[in-house]
Amino acid sequence: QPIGVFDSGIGGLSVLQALQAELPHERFVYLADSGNAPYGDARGDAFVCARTHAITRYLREQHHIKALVVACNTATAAAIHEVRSSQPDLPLVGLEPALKPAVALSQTGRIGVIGTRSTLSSGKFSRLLASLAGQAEFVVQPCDGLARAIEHSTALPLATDPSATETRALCARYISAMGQFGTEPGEIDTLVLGCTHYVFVVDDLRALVGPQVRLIETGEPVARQTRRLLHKDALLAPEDAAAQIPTPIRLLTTGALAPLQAAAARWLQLPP
Ligand code: DGN
Repeated sequence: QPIGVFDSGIGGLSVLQALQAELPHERFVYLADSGNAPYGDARGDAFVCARTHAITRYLREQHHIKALVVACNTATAAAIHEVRSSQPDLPLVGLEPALKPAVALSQTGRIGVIGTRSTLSSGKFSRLLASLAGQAEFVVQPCDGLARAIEHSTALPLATDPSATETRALCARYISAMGQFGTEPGEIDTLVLGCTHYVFVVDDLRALVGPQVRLIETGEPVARQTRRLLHKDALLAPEDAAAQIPTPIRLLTTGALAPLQAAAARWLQLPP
């Protein structure tokens, strides 16, 4: 049985990349809800929640997934509790901005967090911030339009892609709005990527914040957590299963398939 992975679009491919590295013997079904993307700027929580429910049911009924990774901070914040209570028998992994690891790593105690507006204004995120009150200072920056711009740009070769310019301009605008980055007292020395799409512009972000600032993603910890969960429920594929897997990754989308395939070819290890 495969593991289901879903996002509003291509962002979750960054999590799938980490899952593939951590769990090379598993099969995956990736669903990009591109026909309804982006989730985080204008779509309300009720919409995102309904989509998350519908996709979960579809992946269970039609693809018989044994576990689901919600590879989207926005959908996790809006819907994970409801999905967990309506499907209690489905092993479920969600994502949240990795603030705790950032607190452990930051030396200046000033941490930047970027994400979609709905993730960063969610009750779930406020509770996470409150749980870390006094341990660090957080500079929280919603990045309206950035996930959408990345959604349009990463499928194409960057050199020929006009939306890459838009993506860079948005990164520059939001990073400069956050203040000074660096390792001196009072500077932001750690930046948390609170949206799975942003991993695809990590080079642009790195160029803007400088080489000493730590960028924190969620893919690897989520992949390790998925392994632990599967292990606990005795659902891990046997280690020799890879040899029998003709298609380790199946790509599905509610939008156009070609851009998803192009993004996957660019970001994942796919068989020739
Ligand atoms: N990739 C999603 C996230 O991690 O929040 C959201 C992208 C979007 O649809 N705006």
